[in-house]
Amino acid sequence: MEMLKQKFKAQADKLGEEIKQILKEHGDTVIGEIKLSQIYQGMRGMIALISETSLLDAQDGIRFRRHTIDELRQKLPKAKEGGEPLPEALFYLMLVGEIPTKEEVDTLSAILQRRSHVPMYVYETMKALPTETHPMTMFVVGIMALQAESVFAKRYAAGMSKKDYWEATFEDTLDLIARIPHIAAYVYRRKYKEGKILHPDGLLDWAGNFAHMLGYDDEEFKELMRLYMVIHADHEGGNVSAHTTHLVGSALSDPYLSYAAGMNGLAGPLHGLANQEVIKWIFEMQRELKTESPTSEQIKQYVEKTLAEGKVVPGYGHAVLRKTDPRFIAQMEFGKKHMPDDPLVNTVWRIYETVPPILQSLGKVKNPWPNVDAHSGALLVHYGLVEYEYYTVLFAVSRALGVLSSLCWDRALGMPIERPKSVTTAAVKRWLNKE
Ligand code: FAM
Repeated sequence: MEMLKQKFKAQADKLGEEIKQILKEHGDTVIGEIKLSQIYQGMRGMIALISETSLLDAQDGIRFRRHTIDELRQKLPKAKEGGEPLPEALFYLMLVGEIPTKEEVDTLSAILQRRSHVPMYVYETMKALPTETHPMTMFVVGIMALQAESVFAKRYAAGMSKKDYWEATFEDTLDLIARIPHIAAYVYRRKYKEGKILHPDGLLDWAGNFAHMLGYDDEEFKELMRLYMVIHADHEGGNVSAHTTHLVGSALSDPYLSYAAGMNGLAGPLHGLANQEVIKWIFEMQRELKTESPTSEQIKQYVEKTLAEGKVVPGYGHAVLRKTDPRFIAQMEFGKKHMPDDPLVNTVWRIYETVPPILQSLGKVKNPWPNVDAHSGALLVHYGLVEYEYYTVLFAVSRALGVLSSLCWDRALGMPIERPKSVTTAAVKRWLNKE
């Protein structure tokens, strides 16, 4: 642990110096223009943030420290030969920019196990909520209750020096990543399994143990969790969950507060909640059409009905991507390997053949292709995890790896409070001499 911390600090100091030099020499360099339309339309394409952990390309998809999803599946250490990569290894990569050895990942897994204790009062706080509460609300309430444990908040109150912010953030990050699966598993067991809690298996890796605590000990499901936790971890800095975590952190709110804020954004249906919406939409289609395997023509009609009702087709489209999401492809490959004949998974593939031309024909959808959420639910249903309202919590557990490693970088690089300028439409009219 001390080694990883020192490695991170050394990397951060080096990059910090480079940034200082870049800004000294090129700080006034103009890198783009802002159109009026962009400030009214969600700031699409406006470069406004630095995020070191990953970079999204509209065509190639996400790259974590320059590695594609495909490369990660090949290069990162695995729990078993030929299997899926370990998410702890991706965290290591995002944090220090190097692919770890298997020994380094095993050490990290063991450290996370040791730091994973969640105090009883956190469970009691979640238990006080009615069981009908949405799992994302229960989850964030758990994280907020746990905030009392924040090293950053305690040290700040005791007068911490600016130069130590990074270290307190680092400590909170490791504690949070270690504890989050326990909180998430509790939400699942409390809401769906009559509160029957399963004890952790101290010999398992981070995602394997999470699967175990959820109640799924099938080896294949553990592999799915490892893949799931890798592909959902980060999607550069501008998406709602990453940007919110970064923004709230910039006020020096501690990592617990910042992560919880980000996850409230993930809980929106246009962002992370889309994964529950997809499977809900498919189940409704199956119910309405009275078939487990709708034909392409039936799917086409159902999509047209969805659009006519003024709704979006969940799991399709993206603010940045302009091709099929490689995270969708990775899940499709997993499906082809482990469950090629599953009817629901086959339906997802048939939807993939049917939806893009329909969305394209609308003439306004910038990306008619599927994103990560179009596939994930069907794989989970295959192993019996059918409670789709829970799916965004899985996304949130994974997202912790990206947004919290980014937060470590924010504090280590001394990023200031974020405060862009806003204007009124009256001011815009004045610029345009319309008033
Ligand atoms: N179905 C129907 N219409 C869609 C659509 C879809 N899947 N995707 C975009 N559009 C519409 C959009 O509503 C907008 O219509 P109006 O002009 O009438 O308001 C128009 O096409 C232009 O939108 P865009 O520029 O192509 O997309 P945005 O960048 O504004 O929004 C998304 C991006 C992801 C919010 C949008 O594609 C969407 O709502 N998709 C469905 C929900 C979804 O799957 N979200 C998950 C995204 C994801 F990867 C994640 O965060 N996990």
